[in-house]
Amino acid sequence: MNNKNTLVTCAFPYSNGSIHLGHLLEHIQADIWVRYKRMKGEKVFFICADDAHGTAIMIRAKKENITPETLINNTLLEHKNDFLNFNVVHDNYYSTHTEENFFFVKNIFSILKKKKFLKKEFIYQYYDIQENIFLPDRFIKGECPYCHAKKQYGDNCENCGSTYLSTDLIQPKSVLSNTTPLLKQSQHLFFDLPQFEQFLKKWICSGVLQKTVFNKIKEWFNKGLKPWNISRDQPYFGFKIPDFPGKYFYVWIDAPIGYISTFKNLCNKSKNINFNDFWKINSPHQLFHFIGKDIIYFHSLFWPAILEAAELRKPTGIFAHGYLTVNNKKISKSKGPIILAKNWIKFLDSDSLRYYYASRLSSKVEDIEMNLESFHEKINADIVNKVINLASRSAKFINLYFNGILSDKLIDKDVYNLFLKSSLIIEVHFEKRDFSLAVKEIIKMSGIANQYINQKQPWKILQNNNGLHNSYIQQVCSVSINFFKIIMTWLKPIMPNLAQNSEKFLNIKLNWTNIGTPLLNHKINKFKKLYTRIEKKQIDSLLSICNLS
Ligand code: NOT
Ligand code: ZN
Repeated sequence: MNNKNTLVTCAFPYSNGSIHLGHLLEHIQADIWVRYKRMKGEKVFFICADDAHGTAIMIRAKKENITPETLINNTLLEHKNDFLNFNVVHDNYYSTHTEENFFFVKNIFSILKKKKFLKKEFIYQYYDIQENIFLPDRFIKGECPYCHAKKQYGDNCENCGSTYLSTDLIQPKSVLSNTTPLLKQSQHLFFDLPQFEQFLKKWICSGVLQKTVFNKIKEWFNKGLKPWNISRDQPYFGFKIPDFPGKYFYVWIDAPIGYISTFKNLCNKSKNINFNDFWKINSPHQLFHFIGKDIIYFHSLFWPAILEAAELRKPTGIFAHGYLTVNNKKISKSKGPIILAKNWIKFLDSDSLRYYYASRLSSKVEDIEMNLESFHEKINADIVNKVINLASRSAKFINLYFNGILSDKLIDKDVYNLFLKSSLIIEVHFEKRDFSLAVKEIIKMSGIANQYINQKQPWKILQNNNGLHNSYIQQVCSVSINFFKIIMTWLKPIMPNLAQNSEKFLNIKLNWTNIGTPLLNHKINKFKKLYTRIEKKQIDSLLSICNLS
């Protein structure tokens, strides 16, 4: 491995549900960044896995009358396929239910134990006496103790946003049997987070967090850190805790450790990556986690503390994004996804979603509302009317009168230089994950390119010359094709399918390093349709299959 490599991760989707537009927001965000960095010549590994453990997965399998193993294996295939359909290409997409993961979980557990970062305590938790199971917060519903909204989960209220303990709920009911759960005592294993307060206080100041996340964490510090329960009672689907009969590791301890084991599995498959070099303290490499804002606590407090305890490297950056709503409906884990990846792809293409997300994503933790009406208008206005139009109108002349050959010199260098300047701005936006600003600049430049050809009016020259095709037409159209080439290079991390079609048409490989080198005396191919305009009826069909129309 050369000096500084980068590992990028996305949060692991649970094995009990399908990939939906909410997951895709995060994975597309990360994938665009990875593609951009690779185009710039950086070595980047991009990994993810299914989060295969927990009560919810066990119960779902039981309902379907299959084993949890069958459920997680089937789901893994489905998830992998869904991501590939959107050109989200992970170097390794693995699972947390693997030998490698159990190995690292046991290993880290024994270090925590040896260093006395664990303690056992008896606690009371809700128990469903009909189903004989301790209930996780998400399997208890009741009245919010603050705003009195009914049917709220045991951890937080979706109506007023408060967080509380499940024992604070008024009239709690088990989601499994609808009976009133009883409080039952059981012994649990706690990770002593307060011992890491000094370390964490310093670590969060090292520039790894976004500003709003940093402020949120400071609030959590003010409330005081508490020991974290990392065990669960049987029945549970997960890894058994050594020497603690009837107890399993909580899914949230083996999920982040899954980042390590998934990378290890990648190293096993590709011999030239040095695993230890990557995870050791003071590693020269970088580690970035893309996550949703709901799991900031785990990634910014528990996870670095566990890594510190185990004497492993810490993340270089944690990039949280906001929630997604589609036509003002929230895509939430609890209420179930609204638009599934596999439904989208039945009626619409993947580049359009990737482009739309890019046009809305920033480096901040902002929620995104996706209005499907404005979505389809935006794609047609930006991509079809501006970007593709630029290529189609110029290619026509070059193909028809100049045998597909671009001119051997570049005129109007001043406008061309504007593009090169713009490229530097766009690079900064991509690097900082300010994709919406990058897209804004790209579309602004597409407007300038179209204006250019409108002013030069090559078709008029053609008429005036009575069919005599002078080299001026070739020169103007060549400039315009060169603008298109630059624009498509910028768009390549965002729209890989369109970029591939454009590469065939332009007869080159689009690369960031050759942005400044114009295509001169170069043969382009015949212009074939590069992208299909989106019709409103495609959106209508999607909405009706998702019961949203
Ligand atoms: N499955 C979890 C979720 O909230 C995310 C796990 C994140 C991955 O959907 N690992 N870690 N940490
Ligand atoms: Zn409430």
